[in-house]
Amino acid sequence: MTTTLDLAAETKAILTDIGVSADRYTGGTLAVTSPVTGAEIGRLREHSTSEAKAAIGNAHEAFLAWRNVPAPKRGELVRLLGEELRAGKAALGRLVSIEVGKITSEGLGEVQEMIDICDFAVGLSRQLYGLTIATERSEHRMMESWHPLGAIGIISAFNFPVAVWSWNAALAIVCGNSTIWKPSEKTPLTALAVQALFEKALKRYVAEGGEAPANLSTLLIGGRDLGELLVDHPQVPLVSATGSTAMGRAVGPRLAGRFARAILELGGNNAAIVCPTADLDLTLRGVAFSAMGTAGQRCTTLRRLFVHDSVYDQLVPRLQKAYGSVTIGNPLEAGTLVGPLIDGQAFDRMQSALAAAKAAGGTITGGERVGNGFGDAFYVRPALVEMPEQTGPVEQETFAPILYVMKYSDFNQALALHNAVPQGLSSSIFTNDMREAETFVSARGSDCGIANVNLGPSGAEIGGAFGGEKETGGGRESGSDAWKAYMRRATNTINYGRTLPLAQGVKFDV
Ligand code: UN1
Repeated sequence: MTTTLDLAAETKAILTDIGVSADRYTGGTLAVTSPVTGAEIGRLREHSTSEAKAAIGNAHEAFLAWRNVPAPKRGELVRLLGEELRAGKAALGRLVSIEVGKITSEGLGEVQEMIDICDFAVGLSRQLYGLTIATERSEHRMMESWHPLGAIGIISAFNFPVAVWSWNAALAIVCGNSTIWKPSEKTPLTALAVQALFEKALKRYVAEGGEAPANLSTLLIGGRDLGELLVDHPQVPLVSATGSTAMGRAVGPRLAGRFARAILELGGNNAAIVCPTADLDLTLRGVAFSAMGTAGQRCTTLRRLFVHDSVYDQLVPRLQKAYGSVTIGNPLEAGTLVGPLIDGQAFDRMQSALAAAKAAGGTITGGERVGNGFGDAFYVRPALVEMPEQTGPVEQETFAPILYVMKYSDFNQALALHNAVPQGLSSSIFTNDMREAETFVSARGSDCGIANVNLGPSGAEIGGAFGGEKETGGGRESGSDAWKAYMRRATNTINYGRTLPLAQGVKFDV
């Protein structure tokens, strides 16, 4: 079967509609293919090292001006960005689906996440609070101020090609910084679209009388060398990088070496524990979405499932049935739940993990390639693997829809196994036992940055701080007080008296 789906033409129509000129994505050296069909949909010109260096210098200049604009006015720019995203939601969501292979509701959901963080950042622009602190010296006042930091580097991954930029950029911009974005080489087209929407918002902001420097938001198209440039450049005080633990291991020490800040969002190997009192209907849906959704390509995807032996035989056959019947195919078609893997490499890695799981005694349901007429695309049936114990591939993150299922009999033992992997991003427990639920979210419970009760580990909202512990990298982005990472804190003490009392009672009379 062949198909007539012309995604190159549709990509062009969307980009034109959003305002990206065709010379930005034709005739270059960086080829982009859609995982939906495997067909090429664009060719971008890559930035040279010297162009990128100049761009970083310009972004630094932009920061020097932008930091003087009052934060609520900076918020107005982000409010307009939110409006552009609302107007462009359908087009950008569709482009996310074409470039990444997300099903329609997830492509749109990703843009909604951008809109949500813009709203959050607008509110934040009037709430960049510091404290007033009691001082031991009379006629003194001590307070803390939060100041803009500089040109912020953002390195994003293919799986959330635009939302991750917005979590960082919306906050960074209201905090008075400029941003330089190096998107994944696999997903630069959605980045071009976002940059165009940002420029539209900027134009409206300036038309309203707002002041903004040039180069407030810069997009760098290219490979790893451009990411390295951001990591090593003295005028980039913070790099927020999303990707594999291997990438983080390379980036983290280099940033530390020059005392720059890092927000690292690296691998996840997220688990859920299903307890004897769990609502199994709800558990089934929670597990199915978190494990199979986005074709297993979220860093919060559910990868390990510990099921109590009293409910194992009720839950696991139902899960196997869901794995057997889930609709896999063209993510642009209504009714599809599982789209393609990003590329052939992802497919190969999935197959090696499954082979290793089998060798370690695993029993596999699914996992095979599913043909659907697109020869160069990689569709797979999600795999459910019953494992005798947590060994081999179960301890690693394979960025594919593989769920390892293990039986347990003792809650504390399940909790210990839950925490016995190097990663620490997201986690869940399904239970109606208050003691188990509270223990899971307590200090001796899940060791992850995100711990949920009676819902799966994926699908976090922007209001919470997003990130994880251990090899996940320790960074926090998005909601709560994550904004503080994008600013520098100054402690100010002011003497409004006529004497000079010294702290700690020190005497120094000259
Ligand atoms: C990621 O996979 O990079 O919680 C982030 C979620 C999303 C973010 C995932 N809001 O699944």
